[in-house]
Amino acid sequence: MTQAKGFFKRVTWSMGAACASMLAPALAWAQSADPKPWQLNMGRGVTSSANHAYDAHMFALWVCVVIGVIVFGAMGYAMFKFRKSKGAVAAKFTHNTTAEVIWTVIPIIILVVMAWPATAKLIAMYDTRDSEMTVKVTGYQWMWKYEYLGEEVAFTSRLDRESDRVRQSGVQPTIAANPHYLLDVDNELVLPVNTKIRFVITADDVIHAWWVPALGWKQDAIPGIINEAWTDIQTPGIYRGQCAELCGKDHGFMPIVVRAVPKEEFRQWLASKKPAAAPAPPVEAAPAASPAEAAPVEAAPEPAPEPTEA
Ligand SMILES: [Cu+2]
Repeated sequence: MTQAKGFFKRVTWSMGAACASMLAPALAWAQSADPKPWQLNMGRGVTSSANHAYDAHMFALWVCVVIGVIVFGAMGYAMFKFRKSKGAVAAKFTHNTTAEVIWTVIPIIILVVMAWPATAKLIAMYDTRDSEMTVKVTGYQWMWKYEYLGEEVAFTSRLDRESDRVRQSGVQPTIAANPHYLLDVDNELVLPVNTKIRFVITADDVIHAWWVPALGWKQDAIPGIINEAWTDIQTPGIYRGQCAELCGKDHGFMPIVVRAVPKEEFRQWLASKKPAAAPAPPVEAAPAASPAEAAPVEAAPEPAPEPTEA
């Protein structure tokens, strides 16, 4: 008996210790914006839109949980308490106006209570007024182009060469060796934190969709149509996303990387990207070319033009 008691004590202790050791990482895990293996709930996000979506989602979830507990609890209780073996006899129901009014009015009240804040949040999500800067996003097969409107800064952003190399090598990528396989780009979209940034989103060939889960929204990029969205990133960091509309054979290979930085760092970065800040091309001494020297130069093939990058 004493042995059994000791065994249960040990089991309880080790289970408690295991729970405690899992709790701290689980909490940190729940708070970061990155998706996790076996993540069940939606991510928290780093913008007010993302927080609104998360709050609306959690509110709806808890309403469903409470309703589920009440309904399944009542069913279980009725099945157990009024079972046939205890002599229960099936009731004979007829029309009951009071019951019908109750089960119609209560769900309507619940729906209104849920729809009211959800609508307010949805309206706020589409209100691009008072934005401090605008970024134009254009989807291409298969890359993104970003233009900082009014700043003369524009560049394309495509899958990084390393992901492409691993993809074509036939080697199975692992999280340890390639933590951001297919999720890294050559040119990140750099944005300032705590700034209302408006996006105008379109496409040049087929329909794409610009989606960074941590920002809390996804917007279609449609040729000939300009969609709008906005964001205000609260935490500096790297936020990854992908094209979210099947757009052709390389749809899975046009990731998005947003690097959110403090305002001052963004100003410096933007200034460094402006055409005026770019170093002037080295001036070559123009030698007086003799006909003998000029001939081989003409025959030399032109180097392949660089892809359109800033
Ligand atoms: Cu796509």
